[in-house]
Amino acid sequence: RNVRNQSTRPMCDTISVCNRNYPTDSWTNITPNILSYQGRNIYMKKNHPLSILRQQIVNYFYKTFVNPKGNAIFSVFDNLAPVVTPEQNFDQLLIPKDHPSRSKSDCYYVNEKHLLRAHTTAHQVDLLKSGLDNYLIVGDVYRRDEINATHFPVFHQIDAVRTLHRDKLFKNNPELEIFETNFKTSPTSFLPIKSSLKCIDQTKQPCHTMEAVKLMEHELKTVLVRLAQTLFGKDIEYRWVDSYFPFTQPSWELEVYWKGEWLELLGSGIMRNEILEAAGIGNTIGWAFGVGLERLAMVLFEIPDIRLFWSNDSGFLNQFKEEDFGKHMKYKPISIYPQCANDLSFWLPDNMGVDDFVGNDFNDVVRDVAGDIVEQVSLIDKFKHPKTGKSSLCFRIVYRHMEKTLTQNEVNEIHSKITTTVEKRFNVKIR
Ligand code: FA5
Ligand code: MG
Repeated sequence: RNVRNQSTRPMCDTISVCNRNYPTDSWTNITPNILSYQGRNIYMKKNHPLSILRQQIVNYFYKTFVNPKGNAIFSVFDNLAPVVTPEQNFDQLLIPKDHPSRSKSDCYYVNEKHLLRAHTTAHQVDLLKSGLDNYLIVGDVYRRDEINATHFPVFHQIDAVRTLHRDKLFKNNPELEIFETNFKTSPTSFLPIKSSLKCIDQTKQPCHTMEAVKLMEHELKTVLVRLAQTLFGKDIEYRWVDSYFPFTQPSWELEVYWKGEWLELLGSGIMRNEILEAAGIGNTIGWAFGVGLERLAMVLFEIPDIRLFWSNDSGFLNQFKEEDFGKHMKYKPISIYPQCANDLSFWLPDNMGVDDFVGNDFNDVVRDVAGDIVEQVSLIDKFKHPKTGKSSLCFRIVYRHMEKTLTQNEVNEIHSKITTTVEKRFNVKIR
């Protein structure tokens, strides 16, 4: 993946994110467009579809896990600030130093030392260290990604962690153990395992006994299948798929069958023992998962476009009511406004090949200039001139306003603004 710095010289010496000022540097790539979503907290707004879903999931955990007195044992964190350090987002979770998910082309960096979290798992270790054993984290997450109906640079996740001591896990079988008797824990300076050497043994981590892992796996899978059934109904078809995360082993994804396709809902697994050790609770075993709220909501309420979640249109918002969950609550299109597609082709600078150009840098410029009236951006042509050796790219930008019909003039004006910005920013020549 190409991480060359072509677009992201910061405009000012400092940047303000979540009411704090940070010095900018060559890592800074947060755009004004991204900052404009900051603090809207749509997942906490009463009757917003994301909020309804959040409340359903939280209630499910409150009901499912209670102590002998009948009190809920899961704590919920839903307002942790999204600015985190690379240590929180990656290192503490054993994500290798050379992992592509760390790159500037995938994440929004405030500066070298801070980024907008790319998953709610970024808070996992801090909460473990503060002594919590069962908790949910809800929040907005940020990723540089493609632009289409199911991808948006800001979306929402819920992470869950459950850890157990031997006495609780095996309260009915006190002769059983969580750990193999003569396992050696790796030192806590675990980090630079190269991605290429990642261990994908799906059975278990060497330190754990098979009994402990099987019991945890059973609880995790039962809890998540019941959650899916609570949300989608008893008849939902689902399957477990083996997966890989640096912070869990073994790992699984839960998929549901929806409209003729298998759709990934969440990632999950048995927490890596190195993480629990580093948090000071090496005598426990844990499971964890992370689920995307938009994806669930799009399926559940039949919402066709991820941009709708950000709509302020009462015609959209009034369709959802917390009390009506479980009744037939489906999105009804307010009206369909026409799309309008314009292409943009340009020659790259002399020394640049087609694969040196970072598509996500282009996407951010488009969003910055045009906002969310852009429905889709796709690279439709790459070309290298046989004689001059110069390379060119052609992007198709599809415009559609969520709330009105755009005139050709309005689109042309925005498109030419994008064109001049792209020309300047990337030092390209429009064809
Ligand atoms: C993670 O983010 C892991 N942190 C999840 C995890 C937590 C695994 C704890 C194990 C233990 P992933 O990148 O696959 O994994 O994202 C998790 C979920 O977020 C996905 O299953 C999906 O539901 C949702 N998601 C991911 N990317 C997008 C996207 N671009 N748009 C909408 N939803 C997304
Ligand atoms: Mg995934």
